[in-house]
Amino acid sequence: MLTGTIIKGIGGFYYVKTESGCIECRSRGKFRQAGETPLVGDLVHIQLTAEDASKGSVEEILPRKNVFIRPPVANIDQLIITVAAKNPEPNLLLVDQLAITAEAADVRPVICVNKLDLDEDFGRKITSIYEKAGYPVVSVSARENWGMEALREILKDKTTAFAGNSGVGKSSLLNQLCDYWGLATGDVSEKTKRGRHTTRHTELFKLPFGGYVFDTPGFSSYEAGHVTAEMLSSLFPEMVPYEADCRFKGCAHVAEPGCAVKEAVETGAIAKERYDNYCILYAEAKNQKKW
Ligand SMILES: Nc1nc2c(ncn2[C@@H]2O[C@H](COP(=O)(O)OP(=O)(O)O)[C@@H](O)[C@H]2O)c(=O)[nH]1
Ligand SMILES: [Mg+2]
Ligand SMILES: [Zn+2]
Repeated sequence: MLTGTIIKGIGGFYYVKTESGCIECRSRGKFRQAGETPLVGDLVHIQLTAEDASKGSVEEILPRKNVFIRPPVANIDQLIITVAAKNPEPNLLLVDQLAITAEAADVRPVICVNKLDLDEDFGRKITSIYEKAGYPVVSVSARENWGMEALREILKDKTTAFAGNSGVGKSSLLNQLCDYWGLATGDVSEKTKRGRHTTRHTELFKLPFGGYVFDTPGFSSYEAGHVTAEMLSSLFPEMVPYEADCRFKGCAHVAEPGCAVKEAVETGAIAKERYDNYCILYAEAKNQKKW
């Protein structure tokens, strides 16, 4: 019995990286019967085929740290939420939604502000909003190769997924970090869509300096899913320390008098941009509940 990590799953085959190389595996029928599916990122026990030691079968899925449905991956340590200072226009609501998705799954959110070369001032503004929220932030330019050392430091020895709108520079950043991957980037024409590294399926890449990175087409949208209005403020870490000082227990921090969170927004201790998005998401979560 060997232990390894599923780095790719295509057409019913799972590719499991083990200390004896990458083994092409089938999954056992027992998983299907139990309604389980092995996922990219899963740590598994495999059995090698008697006739061919390059092939095997997945025998057991080891307990997961976390699991995502869209994209279907498991065992992420951190989500690097990427936003461009300009082009495309920064969508901070999406950044906040992705941060919530990460928080709710017990995954560390890291904010990466890319394209600093295009608008350094606005890039710094975004940086300060998220630093104030208590998140680790890196500001970089994939094009100018700025800030890559800090990003490498964050990725080292962790399993990371990148999230963020199309065009913010996720593939460009990965290429800067590991030039030999040659991941397809946005300005590459439609012709190369079928290239080896185009992100059509999810794959886990080993970083040369330690750690893994998911290349996945998902994580650019947000699913409110099981985030309720009541739990939302607990997913905004900068609000949590103030909640005990709100006049009403269970204060929603929206329209209640004597709200310590709102006071913190007024004094500038909490970024207004984050708070405004909290109010938008709170209203959304309330409406969702009616269904
Ligand atoms: N000016 C500038 N352009 C960048 C930077 N990073 C990426 N780009 C460009 O932005 C476009 C989208 O990048 P891509 O990596 O495909 O984004 P993805 O969709 O998030 O993977 C491409 O044309 C890149 O060349 C950067 O730091 N500065
Ligand atoms: Mg890309
Ligand atoms: Zn309050």
